[in-house]
Amino acid sequence: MDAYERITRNAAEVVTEEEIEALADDPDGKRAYVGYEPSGVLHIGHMLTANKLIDLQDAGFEVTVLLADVHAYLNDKGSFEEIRHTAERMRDQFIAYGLDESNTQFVLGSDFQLDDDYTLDLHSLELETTLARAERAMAEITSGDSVKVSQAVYPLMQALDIPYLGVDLAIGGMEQRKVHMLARDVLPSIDREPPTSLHTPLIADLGTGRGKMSSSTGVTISMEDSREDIESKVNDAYCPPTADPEPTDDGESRENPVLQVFEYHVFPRFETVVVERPEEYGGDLEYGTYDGLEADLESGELHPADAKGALAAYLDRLIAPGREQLAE
Ligand code: IYR
Repeated sequence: MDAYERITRNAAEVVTEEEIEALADDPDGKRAYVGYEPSGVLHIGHMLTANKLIDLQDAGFEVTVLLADVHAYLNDKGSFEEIRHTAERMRDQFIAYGLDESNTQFVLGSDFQLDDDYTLDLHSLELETTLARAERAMAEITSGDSVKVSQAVYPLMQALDIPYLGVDLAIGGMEQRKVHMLARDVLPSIDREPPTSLHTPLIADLGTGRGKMSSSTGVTISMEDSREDIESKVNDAYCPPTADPEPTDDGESRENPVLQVFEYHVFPRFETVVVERPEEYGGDLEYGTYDGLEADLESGELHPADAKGALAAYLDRLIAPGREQLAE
């Protein structure tokens, strides 16, 4: 796999392809970052962007993880003290998950976002951006019903983080794309480059295949889950024998979350995936690529129950190091 392929594999969107190509060809000194609001515990959503960071490290990037304490505060996630404490725990969990510690820089938002220059640049961006535009950028990130001033400041700070961290590439889930588009539009107004970004796909709710998997609603997998928790959640997961399930009766589209987790979490981290089966059911199946597994599920060669058994075992292998860390 060449650098461009590794950078872009499993991405839902890159902005823009030409800019990423130029980065792929750049031999050294390239830097990427992702920011996370510190939240209780690492979950499968964080792990999706973390997988991309691991790809980027393999493709020669230096990686920065921004533990966005000020952003979490602006998004009403608790007191500053609590958020800071959570940020420290998250750092350890990311390392346990597999980020290369010697090549990952962890930065707290409050380390630079409270400096005078940053604040003045932020005010310049406030002057350049309509409230409506900022609000639109936040539609998929905020939790509360009524819009607060903090929610207008939040995406402008996220935009400003990019030049302040000196990174070439911003990573995020698809829910971050409008913030990155806002950043492309407004940063030139304060003489900063429009940033390049890459967005990872959203995984559907494990239980229903609808919408977006999230820790606040529905079923997700986190670093706190025991092997039994994982087995029971995966066992109850929605898994029709197809990658393209029918929409619900009320017209809502559905995905196959079991396949999505195989595609975006398991295959990027394991060279081969073995589905164990007793001899009488045809014996073990071995896959080198996601496509082979999908094809077998579609053809009926692989039963959803066997796919789920293997998924739970691989997820457990991914999560075990972080779980052990949490227990310390
Ligand atoms: N908006 C992100 C958190 C975040 C991301 C970046 I990239 C930043 O520069 C700052 C904050 C979230 O929803 O978790």
